[in-house]
Amino acid sequence: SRIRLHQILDWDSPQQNTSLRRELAAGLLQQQAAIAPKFFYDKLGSRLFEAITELPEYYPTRTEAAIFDKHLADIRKALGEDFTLIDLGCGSCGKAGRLFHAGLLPSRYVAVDISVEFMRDSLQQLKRELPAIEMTGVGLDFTAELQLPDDIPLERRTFFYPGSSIGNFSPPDAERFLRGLADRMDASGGLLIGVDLVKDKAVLDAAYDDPLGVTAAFNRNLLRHVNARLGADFDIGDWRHVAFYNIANARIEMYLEARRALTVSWPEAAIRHFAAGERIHTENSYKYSPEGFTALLDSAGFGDIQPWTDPHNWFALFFARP
Ligand code: AVI
Repeated sequence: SRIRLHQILDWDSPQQNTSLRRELAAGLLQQQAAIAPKFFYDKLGSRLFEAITELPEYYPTRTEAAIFDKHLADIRKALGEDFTLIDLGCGSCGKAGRLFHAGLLPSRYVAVDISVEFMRDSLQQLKRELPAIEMTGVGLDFTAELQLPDDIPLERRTFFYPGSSIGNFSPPDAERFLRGLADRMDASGGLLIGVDLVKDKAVLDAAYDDPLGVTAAFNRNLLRHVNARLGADFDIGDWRHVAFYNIANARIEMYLEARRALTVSWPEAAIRHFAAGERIHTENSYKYSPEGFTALLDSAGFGDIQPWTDPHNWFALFFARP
């Protein structure tokens, strides 16, 4: 019982390496410096994210799991039988694993993640637990382009996008991304997606700035990853984690803030000065209303939209068909 592995994202390919490095450098040189959130996920970053999901303050993972537990029978009915589950940003494959152990079984499981090694190790473990399910791993930056291998059948594809990762896109990019999913399935396909909902600012602020400092470590680890990939000389100790809920824009904004005036450089003779207090934008995490997200699914080409939520209305799970 073995998994199949497709490594589409490959930092060792000169062409991809150049374009990823260019993307990093261009973001750092913008007036408002920015690094895309996909660069959080090196191996340690994936582990730190797993630790975040266990924090008492980080309610999304727990709340989504409770929705799954409570509505499992309805979700099973919506998904039907004999489908291919395509897990976008599978991470530890923990969410899919929970579903499988609860008896919601696909005929084939496709785990997609940018963190290739972490995904491979997680998928191998899951395969040992559930050898009857055919499993394929795809190492891919699906935010750039969702290039699925040819051997994944088009019929009965269910895209699984839990955890409100859709919130890490701006709403227009989210709509484009969802339309791309609709384009990659036929009428027998579906989308099972988890979305974090607008709520009290204090709850949101605490979820993204926990007192233990795990989210701060996750954010600052980004600079370790950039040092390794770009050959930059960020000194992690110079950077402070900043995260807060912006009510007007319904999003968490996350930054790294320079504690003092400093200079960062990397090969290709590039150099960037930061003033004390200047920030690098690292992530937005948009929060939706159930109506707002239903409208987004609708404009992206989905119908038959079924929502489930928790008693506090903190998180929602949707199943939709193209
Ligand atoms: C992966 N993504 C949905 C997380 C979020 O909540 O936006 C990433 C994260 N950033 C800080 N904490 C968690």
